[in-house]
Amino acid sequence: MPIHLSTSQPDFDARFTEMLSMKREDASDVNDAVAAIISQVRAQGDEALIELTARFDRMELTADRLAFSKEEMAAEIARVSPEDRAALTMAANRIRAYHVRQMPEDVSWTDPEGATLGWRWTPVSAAGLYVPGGQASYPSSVLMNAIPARVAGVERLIICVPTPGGVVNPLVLLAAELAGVDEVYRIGGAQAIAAMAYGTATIRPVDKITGPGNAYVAAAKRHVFGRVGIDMIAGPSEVLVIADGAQNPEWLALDLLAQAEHDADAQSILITPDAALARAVEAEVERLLPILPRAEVAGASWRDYGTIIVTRDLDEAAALSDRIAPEHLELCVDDPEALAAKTHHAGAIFLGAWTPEAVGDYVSGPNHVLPTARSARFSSGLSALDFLKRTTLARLTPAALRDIGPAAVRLAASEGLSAHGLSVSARIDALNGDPS
Ligand code: HSO
Ligand code: ZN
Repeated sequence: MPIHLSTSQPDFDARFTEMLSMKREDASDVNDAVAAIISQVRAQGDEALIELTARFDRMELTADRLAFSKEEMAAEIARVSPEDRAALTMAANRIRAYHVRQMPEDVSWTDPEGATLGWRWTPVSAAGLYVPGGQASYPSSVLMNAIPARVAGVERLIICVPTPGGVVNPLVLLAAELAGVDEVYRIGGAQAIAAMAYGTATIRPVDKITGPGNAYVAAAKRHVFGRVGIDMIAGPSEVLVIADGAQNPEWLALDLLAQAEHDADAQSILITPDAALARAVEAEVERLLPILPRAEVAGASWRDYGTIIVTRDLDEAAALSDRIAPEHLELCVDDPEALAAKTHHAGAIFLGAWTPEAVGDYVSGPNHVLPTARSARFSSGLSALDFLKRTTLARLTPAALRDIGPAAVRLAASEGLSAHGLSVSARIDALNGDPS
């Protein structure tokens, strides 16, 4: 049974807070194991990767087989059907077109004191993308991570993907090719993260690591953070659907199930002012669930975390949405723009009945790597900006230094940093013709 709430019930606030603070991930402590794997890779390089891949992925590798060769890539990619290739190509083109628009401009101006100031953007030199193996080896996620990096101008882009028993999803390799990835390595787990962060004889280190992974990969990313940059650590996925009474219950049920089928820990929430619609959607979920091949996963998610909230009106729904700060927010209402304007915290918003989240997972263009677990309160989805750095620029004329420098001298003295003060005052003295 999903959770049922109504904003007119007397204990609503307590129950809602309880729902919000529900723990959806068992925080398995894998830190010690991950620390050991990282030290092993740092000490033994390729040899450690070969040993760990044999142990965890049942794959005998040699250093020269860590990477897919051009021929191996081509042979795998040749297995992709023309229809799948066309769909993935369309997705790649739309994702690229969207992310190109994110590229920021360099900025420069001269202020009244004569200081020319500004900033410029430059890409990280090398980025590494982790792609999980098995069921969660999503070609769409390869595009969503690799394309923003390429758009940002990253020079070298690599992928690590575990290939347990030698098996790889050919669409993952096609996605890598479409996104312009330079090197693909058949390694996974914490060892792959360590290799990308510290480098081995075969794998040159990168500057930024992105991409989803299991608890070991997440812990390893946390571990190497600082040595390299990382993207966010993603938790289980969520969707919040806000609907008015005029919506199609079957469509809404499918939207909720699309999220639920990701993971037994995923969460699907429906908020509506229409109690009859709420009942109809729930009945549709029950009807559709058994038909799904992933009924077990989706059913577990819906049973444990599925939530239906009936509100007095849509304004109340918008206010609750802000408290949830959902990863995905679907606004299936008559005037979605007006409702969107009333919400402030969501990773991605899908406006109107014709924009299901699933279209955004693949082909609409915006990124599907989004802040989970209420982190949309303070962060954003992956973008080209995540692969760029901003460097500030300042150039002063002599007059500008004479004008603003004395305040720096004063502040340096107050901080007890005399060389700071002298480095400014020596120049001002020279301008003033002071020979000392
Ligand atoms: N909804 C997922 C992304 C995804 N869906 C990949 C299908 N494939 C997290 O935003
Ligand atoms: Zn999805």
